[in-house]
Amino acid sequence: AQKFGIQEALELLGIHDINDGTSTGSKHFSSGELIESYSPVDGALIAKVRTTSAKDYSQVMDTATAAFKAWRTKPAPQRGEIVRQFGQKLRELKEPLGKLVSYEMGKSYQEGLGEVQEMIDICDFAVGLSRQLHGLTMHSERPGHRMYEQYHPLGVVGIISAFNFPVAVWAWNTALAWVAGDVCVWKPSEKTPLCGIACQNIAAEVFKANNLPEGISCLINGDYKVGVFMTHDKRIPLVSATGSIRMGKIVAQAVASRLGKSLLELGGNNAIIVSPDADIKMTVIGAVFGAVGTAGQRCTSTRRLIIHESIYDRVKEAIVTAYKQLRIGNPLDEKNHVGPLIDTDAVKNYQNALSKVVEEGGKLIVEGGLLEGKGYESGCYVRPAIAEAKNSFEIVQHETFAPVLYLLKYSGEVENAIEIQNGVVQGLSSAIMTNNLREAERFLSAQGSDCGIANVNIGTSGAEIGGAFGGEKETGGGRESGSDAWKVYMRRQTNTINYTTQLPLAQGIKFDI
Ligand code: UN1
Repeated sequence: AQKFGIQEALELLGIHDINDGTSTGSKHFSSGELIESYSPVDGALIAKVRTTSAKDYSQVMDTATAAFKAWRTKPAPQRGEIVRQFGQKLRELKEPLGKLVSYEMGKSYQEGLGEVQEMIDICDFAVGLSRQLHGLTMHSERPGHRMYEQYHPLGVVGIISAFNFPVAVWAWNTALAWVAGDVCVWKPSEKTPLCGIACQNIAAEVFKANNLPEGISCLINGDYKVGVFMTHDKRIPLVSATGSIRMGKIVAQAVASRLGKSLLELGGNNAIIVSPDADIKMTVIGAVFGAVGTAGQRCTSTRRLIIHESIYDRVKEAIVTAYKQLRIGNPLDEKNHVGPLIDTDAVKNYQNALSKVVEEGGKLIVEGGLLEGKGYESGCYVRPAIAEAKNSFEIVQHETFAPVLYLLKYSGEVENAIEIQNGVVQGLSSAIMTNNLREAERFLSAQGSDCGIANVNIGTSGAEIGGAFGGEKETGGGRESGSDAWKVYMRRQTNTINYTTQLPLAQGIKFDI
């Protein structure tokens, strides 16, 4: 049972005076215009948030730069201890934060809690990592010389995140960046600014309790114009951006033009291959959660099912039957499976995709449509839809951030399915449902899936912390949240030390003076 309502959750997260735009989120140099955060759940105005002006931004950067000077000298395991405390605070506030995520973004309460759990998991991962930021030791070719490499903090890391994971994606970046000795400046999506403020409040409390400057974590608010401050700022060696391919290309070019580094986690067009050897029951669960979870607004959402012709009708029927059971409505009500889309623009994109697929010759087998009437007043609730389509359709090639699932048919061997699966510009997540070892291994081989994530007998979404997360091609190539992703947040230095009284040159070069 849920212990409290949304107002109490906001209070617990330190978000007060919600009707007074000037006081919400304006604690730290906020003097820009106001943005309004409406809940897609009930259409209510939750709060107004003041954005970051150019002058505010420069103050934020001064604060961050000063904080970095202190933070980088703290031993990494001690930085890990701060991240441990932050993870502990998240455990205590898991329910209110999960609730705010659900209310401001619209995902189900269970998924809101899951998102906070991802934050906790990355904190645990980062704490362990804080004692393992290893470099290698090499043998020098010169006598009496020692050579090794070490990783140093990079500086101020800029984080641009999307509305769909309004808290977890920040934590993936920030937890690793903090143990690496970096400080972070975060621009959350202007569609979910309160989630950003809640996270900032939690971090600020931990820093304050440890007599550390709050500048280790900085928050800036606003739309893309505020993001531009960071992409053009030479003081930011790394910009980590999550969002659309369009946005990623703009960020990458701006950052590259000043030879900065960018870490990109962009769109996906994720498919599940359903082989004749698939377990149909598991396929249905994986595909339906993948397609309608978070109302199809995950970058890992299942967008395409590539089904072998021999079982096509059976799988289609099973999925259509499952769609009939879906309950769409208030995501805070735990009997509902699917909540609203983020806003009415997203509804338009969804409607556009449905008419596009029909125009191109596809067939809607689960019609979809906008829901109206009691409980749907926000205008953001839509029915998940399914269309039979072809991979070559323009709309199928495009990532529509909504619950629209395309059924594609393949014949012959698994190679044919893999070709369809790889036949898109995106390369984030992929899966095969099969009990056939040869097919599974083929899918995972060098001739197999070209995605950053390739699963067997699991859907495309719901990756866990610990593995590197990200994708190839226009997904942007970045890796976050596990494995050796920490390295991008640090600078590597190679050190050679001579402990003799001679100065021999490398490559045996003679230079006598
Ligand atoms: C995203 O949609 O940007 O793998 C991230 C998943 C989640 C993260 C998705 N753990 O679906």
